[in-house]
Amino acid sequence: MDDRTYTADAEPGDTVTVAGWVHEIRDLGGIAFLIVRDTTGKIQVKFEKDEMDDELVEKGLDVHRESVVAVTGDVEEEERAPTGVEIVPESLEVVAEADPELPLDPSGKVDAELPTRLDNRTLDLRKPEVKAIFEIRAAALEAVRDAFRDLGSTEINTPKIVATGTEGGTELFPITYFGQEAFMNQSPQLFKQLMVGSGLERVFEIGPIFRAEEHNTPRHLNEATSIDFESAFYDHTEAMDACETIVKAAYEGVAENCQEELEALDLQDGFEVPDGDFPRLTYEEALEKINATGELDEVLVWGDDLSTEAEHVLGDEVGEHYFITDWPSEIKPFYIKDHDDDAEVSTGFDMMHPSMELVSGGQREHRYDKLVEGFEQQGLDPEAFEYYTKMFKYGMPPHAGWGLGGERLIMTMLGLGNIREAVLFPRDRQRLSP
Ligand code: ATP
Ligand code: AMO
Repeated sequence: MDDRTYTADAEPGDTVTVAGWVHEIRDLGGIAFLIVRDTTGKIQVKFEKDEMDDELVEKGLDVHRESVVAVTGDVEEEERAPTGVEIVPESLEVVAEADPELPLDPSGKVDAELPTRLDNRTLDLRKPEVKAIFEIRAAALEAVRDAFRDLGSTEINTPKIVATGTEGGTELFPITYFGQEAFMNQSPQLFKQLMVGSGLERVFEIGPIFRAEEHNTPRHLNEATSIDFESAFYDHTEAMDACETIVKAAYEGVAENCQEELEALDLQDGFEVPDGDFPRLTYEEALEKINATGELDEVLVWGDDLSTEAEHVLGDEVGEHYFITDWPSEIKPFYIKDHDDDAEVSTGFDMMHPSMELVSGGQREHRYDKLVEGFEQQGLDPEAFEYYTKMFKYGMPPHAGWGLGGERLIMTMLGLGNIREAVLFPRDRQRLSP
């Protein structure tokens, strides 16, 4: 059905039909040019007014920018044309006329603010540097999937409408489910854990998570993409190894397959695949490092969570991806296992980019009695989680895993200033459509 020629494939000597958007119209008097853009690039269409049918010239030059046209003609070599070739048209069809008043300029000559861009995402994505982000996102996720498969894990999909939250009650979006209270899921946490006791044993999921975040920040979304991993018979160190493998694979996939996109973002020279092992600092060492800088107003003590500012101070000190391990048990969720020799210290870890947290994970509490105790300690009703806890009575192996924020991965990889740039249609406090 699609028998047009992509602009990148138009060779001199061919007769082609290219279809795409009118990027630019340049009328120089006796000669005029239409620049037609498609997904592969742009091509110049030449109108020599004295030598061509008046009707064709008129049609070609009256069309508004960003209209969709189909142009049929001969491809000729022309060194003054931007790509070295041009089309001498025999016919032109205006397939879909664009309104002359565009809400944003896809040629990029006029800058637009992020809200205008997000309100008009379709037009915004006609810009190569915006489209590049999503090509890179797709390539990164493809590499992540391949790497998960190489680790012997199975892709799963778990419910997004659930009866209970796991990551803190205030961040839940309540919904009505046939008259019953329900929520949008904050994390596949409990479901992925249930899989390690099933025949699947090692699983991953790439899917949406929903969080009624209080904050309106450049790095929080209310709907994000979580890259989750869970494996039977792994401890927290093995889970960290897997995490490192997956993050490096994402960078490698982009370096190998997205040179053109990196160029569109002007990142071709600075793009580095992280090499070597990510340093692993204990929480205690992290506190010492932060306190030693004297850059915070307060001195951090055992039990404090790391503020955004503290994360930045530490990130500047370390200067690369790193793990923070051995967090205080009291500030990690109920499903994280404590160290056997010291119940104050958990096996929970975070993986950090110098600018922000990317991953949380840990070894899980797989012993039924301890798990139920943990619920009670966190003020949660174990009965509400019975669908989960009861499976721990029927043979649940030791296991570990983690969750990686997909948008944060792309944001930090490409140095984007706002996480919304890594989502096609972001959901935040102000934005429910498009
Ligand atoms: P006019 O006499 O009305 O200026 P013309 O038909 O004589 O127009 P030219 O003088 O040849 O056209 O070209 C006008 C401008 O367009 C020049 O700057 C020329 O370099 C440029 N130009 C001409 N042909 C091409 C082409 N095929 N691709 C790119 N630029 C071109
Ligand atoms: P956590 O709540 O730390 O852990 O989430 C894991 C990672 O998901 C990303 N993330 C977000 N990204 C954008 N906007 C948000 N609102 C948002 N919330 C979270 C972050 C974060 O590091 N169940 C555990 C994971 C586990 O232990 O396996 C969990 O959800 O990059």
